[in-house]
Amino acid sequence: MHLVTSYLASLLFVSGHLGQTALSHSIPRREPNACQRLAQVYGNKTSLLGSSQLALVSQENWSEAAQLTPNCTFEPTTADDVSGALRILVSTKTKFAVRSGGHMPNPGSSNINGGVLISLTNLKTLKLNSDHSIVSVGAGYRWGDVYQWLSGYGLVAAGGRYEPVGVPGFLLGGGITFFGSRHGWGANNIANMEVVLANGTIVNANATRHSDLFWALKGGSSNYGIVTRLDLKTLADSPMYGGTTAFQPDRISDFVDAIASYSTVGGGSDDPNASYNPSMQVIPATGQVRLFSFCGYRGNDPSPAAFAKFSQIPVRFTNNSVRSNLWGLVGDTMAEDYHARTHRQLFWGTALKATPASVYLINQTFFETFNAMAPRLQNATGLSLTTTPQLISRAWINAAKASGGDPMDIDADGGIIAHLITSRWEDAADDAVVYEFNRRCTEALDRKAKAKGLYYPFIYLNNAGPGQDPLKLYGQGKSLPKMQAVRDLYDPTGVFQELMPGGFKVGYGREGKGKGKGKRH
Ligand SMILES: Cc1cc2nc3c(=O)[nH]c(=O)nc-3n(C[C@H](O)[C@H](O)[C@H](O)COP(=O)(O)OP(=O)(O)OC[C@H]3O[C@@H](n4cnc5c(N)ncnc54)[C@H](O)[C@@H]3O)c2cc1C
Ligand SMILES: *[C@@H]1O[C@H](CO)[C@@H](O)[C@H](O)[C@H]1NC(C)=O
Ligand SMILES: *[C@@H]1O[C@H](CO)[C@@H](O)[C@H](O)[C@H]1NC(C)=O
Ligand SMILES: *[C@@H]1O[C@H](CO)[C@@H](O)[C@H](O)[C@H]1NC(C)=O
Ligand SMILES: *[C@@H]1O[C@H](CO)[C@@H](O)[C@H](O)[C@H]1NC(C)=O
Ligand SMILES: *[C@@H]1O[C@H](CO)[C@@H](O)[C@H](O)[C@H]1NC(C)=O
Ligand SMILES: *[C@@H]1O[C@H](CO)[C@@H](O)[C@H](O)[C@H]1NC(C)=O
Ligand SMILES: *[C@@H]1O[C@H](CO)[C@@H](O)[C@H](O)[C@H]1NC(C)=O
Ligand SMILES: *[C@@H]1O[C@H](CO)[C@@H](O)[C@H](O)[C@H]1NC(C)=O
Ligand SMILES: CC(=O)N[C@H]1CO[C@H](CO)[C@@H](O)[C@@H]1O
Repeated sequence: MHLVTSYLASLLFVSGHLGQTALSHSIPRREPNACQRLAQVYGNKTSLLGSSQLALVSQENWSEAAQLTPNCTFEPTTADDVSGALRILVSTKTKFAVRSGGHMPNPGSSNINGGVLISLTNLKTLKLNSDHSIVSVGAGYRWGDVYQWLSGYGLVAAGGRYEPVGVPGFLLGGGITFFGSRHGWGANNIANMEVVLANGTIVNANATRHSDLFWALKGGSSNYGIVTRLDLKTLADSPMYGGTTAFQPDRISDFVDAIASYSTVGGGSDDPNASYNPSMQVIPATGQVRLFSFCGYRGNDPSPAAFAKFSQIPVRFTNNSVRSNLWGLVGDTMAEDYHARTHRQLFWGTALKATPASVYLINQTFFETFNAMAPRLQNATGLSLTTTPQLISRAWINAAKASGGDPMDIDADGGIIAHLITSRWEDAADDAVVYEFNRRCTEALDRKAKAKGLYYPFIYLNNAGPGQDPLKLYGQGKSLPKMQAVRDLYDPTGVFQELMPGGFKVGYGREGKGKGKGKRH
């Protein structure tokens, strides 16, 4: 606080006292920069370089590789604050980043060196409408907070599977929930969003008002504005079976068979109450393989038929059980990993048609790529590489369409596998080899899948790595021009394309600024 005061004092000195002396003829009077202006107008909501608050805020990122050093941080408490700050940033042509939960691991996606970091943590609306059908959630919330609060009313929402993930980043990228096979993407359950547009205007986007913007935001991430509040449809709370399981590593073939079986229509993933997330992990330093899962099943069935093939595999550890509700499951099954912010982390995505052949191809390609690079990967300190075939089932796709649709617009009869590679490691010196593994594994997978007719053109934005271009593939290429047209309408000068360099960009269409489309993260 005293830093802000002294900064303001020096500012007054420059613009007031100095400005009136003879020196003003030799020293051109400089306009205050955006950080100074924000500090003038918003006091301690702005933290300047060197302050402990800035250090604290700028480090609040899940991946260590994404912790950068902005010139100042701005922590609005209202949508009006966001609007006013955005006007200052635009008028001073200042680069900025926007962050909610900070869980997107791509460096620069929600933090910035040198510019202004807008951290939305203090946007803390949390309220139900009169009939409890809609919960209004401020952009500062993480899923755990929302679930815990809603559980007091016997309600849940279609949100993240892990407690610390931010509500807006997750929903604006789509949102893989435990309830997908009944309710589609998390974004398909949004009733309304409050958005601060590029010119500072605050609007509601919903099915009847600014419906084009509403559509584009359900997967369009940070291209259209700063979302300050999300009104979500609530669902009735119910018991949830689920938990974490580690299988015997020598049973990898049984495990892969179980995933293959689960991936087919009728094999479990299409059950509207089921969500099973299997992962295979390799620790390059030791060659050790780990097989594990995190699952959820709505209801109080202690042995869901949808998971039967997995349940037959001998385990090393499991705490699957019927919990009182979603909060009981998500709040309980919280591995340290998902909270820790002291490791380097990376996601990389692609997609295949949901068939057993795709599952076998993933298993084969993941380990082949690892084996080919093993001598180099072995030296990377603390490295783990994980493959997770996430099932976006036929029922899920139908639920998404029935809700009014979204720009991802997946169209695959039997569903798809949104494949995720998660990497975690310690040293920046190993960034290059880890990135190379992700690229090579995904390229090989895409190439082989295309040859076998198993490829599906989709990258889940919330799992996309730096340089991947998820928006280009939405609707098999058909959504991007429409998304660009919506951007033309709501951000005609390209504020969120140019001044906000982080995140995935829709870019400009043929008629646009000619800056090239799909500028990547
Ligand atoms: C431990 C962990 C568990 C995860 N589990 C799941 C899961 O179960 N299902 C799933 O689908 N995904 C999951 N993810 C991925 C997650 O959805 C993405 O990382 C998501 O982007 C995180 O949102 P955030 O608000 O925390 O991130 P941030 O990094 O704050 O934001 C992500 C992007 O959205 C933009 N953005 C954020 N808030 C706003 C806003 N209010 N207005 C405009 N733009 C905004 C940011 O600028 C950034 O580009 C998980 C990630 C982690 C690390
Ligand atoms: C900023 O000032 C307000 C009002 O004086 C105070 O309540 C708040 O805690 C301060 N915030 C910070 C980050 O110092
Ligand atoms: C960040 O601070 C540096 C050094 O004070 C300054 O040169 C630069 O213009 C500032 N950038 C922004 C975007 O304010
Ligand atoms: C949609 O936006 C309009 C205009 O702000 C508002 O009156 C209406 O209540 C909104 N609808 C929903 C479902 O929130
Ligand atoms: C999966 O890959 C592992 C490691 O290469 C291999 O041992 C196993 O047989 C494969 N399983 C199946 C079912 O293809
Ligand atoms: C799914 O869960 C709901 C709510 O718990 C329950 O009413 C329904 O019977 C379940 N459906 C199936 C197929 O088990
Ligand atoms: C279940 O196991 C996971 C993984 O070890 C752990 O993080 C979680 O706390 C456990 N939950 C319960 C309720 O024991
Ligand atoms: C791995 O590290 C060892 C020991 O430091 C070194 O001898 C070896 O050359 C390294 N291998 C590779 C492929 O970098
Ligand atoms: C702000 O932008 C919106 C969308 O482009 C536009 O409809 C509105 O008129 C603009 N408002 C002002 C004050 O320019
Ligand atoms: C909030 C938080 O967890 N900050 C951490 C960010 O990462 C740095 C460096 O790894 C840690 O020192 C912080 O504690």
